Amino acid sequence: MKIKELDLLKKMKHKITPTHPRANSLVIREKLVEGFNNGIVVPHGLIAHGRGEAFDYLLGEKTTKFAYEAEKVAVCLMLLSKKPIISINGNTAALCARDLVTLSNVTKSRIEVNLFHKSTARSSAIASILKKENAIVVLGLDNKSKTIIENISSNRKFVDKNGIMNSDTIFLALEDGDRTENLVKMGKKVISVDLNPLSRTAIVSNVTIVDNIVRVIPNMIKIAKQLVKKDKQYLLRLVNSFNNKENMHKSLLMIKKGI
Ligand code: PTJ
Repeated sequence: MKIKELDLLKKMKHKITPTHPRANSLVIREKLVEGFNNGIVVPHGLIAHGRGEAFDYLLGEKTTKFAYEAEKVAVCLMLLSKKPIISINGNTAALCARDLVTLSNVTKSRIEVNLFHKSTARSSAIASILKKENAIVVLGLDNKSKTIIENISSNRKFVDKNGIMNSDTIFLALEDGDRTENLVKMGKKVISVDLNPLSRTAIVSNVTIVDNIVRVIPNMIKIAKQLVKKDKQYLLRLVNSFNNKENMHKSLLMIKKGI
């Protein structure tokens, strides 16, 4: 456990020790509750986390070898892209703001705040924590560069014309299916993180990572630091030999085994 997480444990109302069998899971919940109290996470985000937790429980709360393979391919895709971008929502900001900024630096990806339950106050609060973690530019806040993705009814349709709209690869997590489907239709490569391999987002993405965001980002940072030294051909080989449907199917079998 990191120092920040140990501090969080100490602050918790119901005292638990780092050796508690559910300590990690309780810390994640606490981060989301803290995010909710700070206006970063919406109540719906707490419910969404509960769904994710159930799948994670069945996966043994570990990165499977199939998820790791998808994380590796996701890094390759980001390194090969001309304009990669990371889309950030309330839950992901509350759970791993620092790591998301690090990943954006290592993969030279931009960052955009994009919310389902959109509010200016929450976008600004999320941008502030990202900036506190040394993000230099955070897109998605400037109304002047706002544009719309057609055929999406939710507020996720509002994107930055210099960000998600003009990017070639989009990394997103805890996303709704409508926007994922539309981004893929627009010809963008979509990398998604979703513990539920049956979700529309998981099914339509080009690379689906069935793993918990709190493990995904640190893994991808480590992988990116190694792969950034490799040549384009090496990265391309990894991307071309990856079969997303097959990989997701294996994750689903792991979940079945968990039951
Ligand atoms: O901050 P906002 O306004 O953009 O809203 C964010 C939420 C999460 C509320 C919004 O995107 C939403 O409603 O998401 P969904 O449609 O419920 O999808 C969330 C998906 O993420 C579900 O399939 C969950 O299984 C999955 N999930 C939840 N927690 C995690 C997760 N996947 C990976 N890591 C997690 N920690």
